[in-house]
Amino acid sequence: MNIATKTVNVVQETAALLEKLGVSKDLYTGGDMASFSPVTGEQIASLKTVTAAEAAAKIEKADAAFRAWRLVPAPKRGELIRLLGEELRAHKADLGRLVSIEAGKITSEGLGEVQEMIDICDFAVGLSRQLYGLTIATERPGHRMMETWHPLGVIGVISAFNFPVAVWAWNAALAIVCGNAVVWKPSEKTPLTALASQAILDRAIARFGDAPDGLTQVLIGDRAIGEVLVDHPKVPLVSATGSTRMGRDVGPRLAKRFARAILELGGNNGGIVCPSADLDMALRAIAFGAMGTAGQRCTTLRRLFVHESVYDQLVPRLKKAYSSVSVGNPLESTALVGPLVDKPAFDNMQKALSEAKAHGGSITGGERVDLGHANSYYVKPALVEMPKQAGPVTEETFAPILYVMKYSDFDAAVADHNAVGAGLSSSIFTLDLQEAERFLSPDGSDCGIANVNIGTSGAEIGGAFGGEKETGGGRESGSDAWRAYMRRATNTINYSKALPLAQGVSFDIE
Ligand code: UN1
Repeated sequence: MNIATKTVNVVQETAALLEKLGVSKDLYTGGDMASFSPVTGEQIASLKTVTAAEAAAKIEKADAAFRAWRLVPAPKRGELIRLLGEELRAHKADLGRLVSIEAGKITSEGLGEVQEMIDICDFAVGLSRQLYGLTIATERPGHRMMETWHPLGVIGVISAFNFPVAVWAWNAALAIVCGNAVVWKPSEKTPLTALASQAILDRAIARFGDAPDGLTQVLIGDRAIGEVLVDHPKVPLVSATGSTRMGRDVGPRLAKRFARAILELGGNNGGIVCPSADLDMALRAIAFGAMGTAGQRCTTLRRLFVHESVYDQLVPRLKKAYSSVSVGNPLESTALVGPLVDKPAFDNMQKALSEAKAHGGSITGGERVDLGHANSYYVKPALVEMPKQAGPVTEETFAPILYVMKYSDFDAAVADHNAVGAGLSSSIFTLDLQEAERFLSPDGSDCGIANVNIGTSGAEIGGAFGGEKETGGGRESGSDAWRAYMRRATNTINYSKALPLAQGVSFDIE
């Protein structure tokens, strides 16, 4: 079922939302960077970009702010994030709508993204009273050894179009309670939601009262501006979300100057459906994981291994779900699948599908859906039955393509599951305890996220988020991911009247 458009004027609505959200008009009119809505393909703004020199000046300013902010007690820093959470609650509908306009997400996912921001704020407020280090037993009498965690500096955030605001919030909320400043280079595809998020944070900062000027900044610009952030000596950590190709550039540049990286790169997430699986549950989880957000999550389910004993029960039902899923304008309908972000995304999808066909794939869906806008790219999600894992199946294509393969041996399925470059998210569907535990064990899934009886996408903020191998190894969001935003000092304190040396070394001077 395709849901046709009605009459929302995306250009006017964008301007109205930006005004309501408190974004100054001169930031997004009359500038040199055009921004488009994937919903209709129309241009919705012309943003002013920063020059490399201006970007560097903003980083310097953020560094000056950091030097003051690091001395503010952490629970007080948490108060700023508590206020941010309040402002986000108050502006959830408007910001969620702007996410839908700029990234093409369906309404519940646009709102869900803002909810994810609110959730990480709540988490960070609690964290602001729990930044702790260990006390460690020392080998010397009359000594104490401990670790102290200190703020790090200016944290650079490079974010992707598909989670244009939540991933910034994961980083910013933690970085700020940890005593850092934040400079954000958003995707060129989604700069407006970045300006809106910054405006919301500015309100929280105004209510907070005495945060240092320049504590958080947004850099609107292209790749060269991102490079200023990556190469700047006053940025000790860059958290970058995007393709593995981007990470291969950013990672070594940071390593060269001994800066830290949190890399959240490509995912080629797999699921295994075992003989005992609850197929009703698996079907729903697979449908959301593979078709949700039009296949444009890092965590999207892209590869499915189905046991031969349940293949003929599950796959026809899945194909039916694929044929009947509603594709449509996310602003005007209750469609479950919105547009791809742009034409290159559509072209990449078609290329992957023709390669899959050349490797023996049999395709359901995948064709373009015409909603009457020449420059918007809606597609039917594609399910591709593959004889084996080959060709495009081993690479991430950022589009709704699910490759389905039959398996007979559990160990071989796990080996195939792990035999790709990326290592972000994974799932197993089984009611067999041994299979579930094996999937989570050291020789099971090699991903940063491994789930049982839920899909690969839609993680909560409470757990550390990120993955292994070509996904980049970074962890953001919950658990102890905060430690990456701080520097650790080991302190040994001698409260005795002697000076024993460690390891029994003697060095007695007269
Ligand atoms: C991403 O796609 O970069 O787990 C982040 C999820 C979301 C975050 C995705 N909570 O799908």
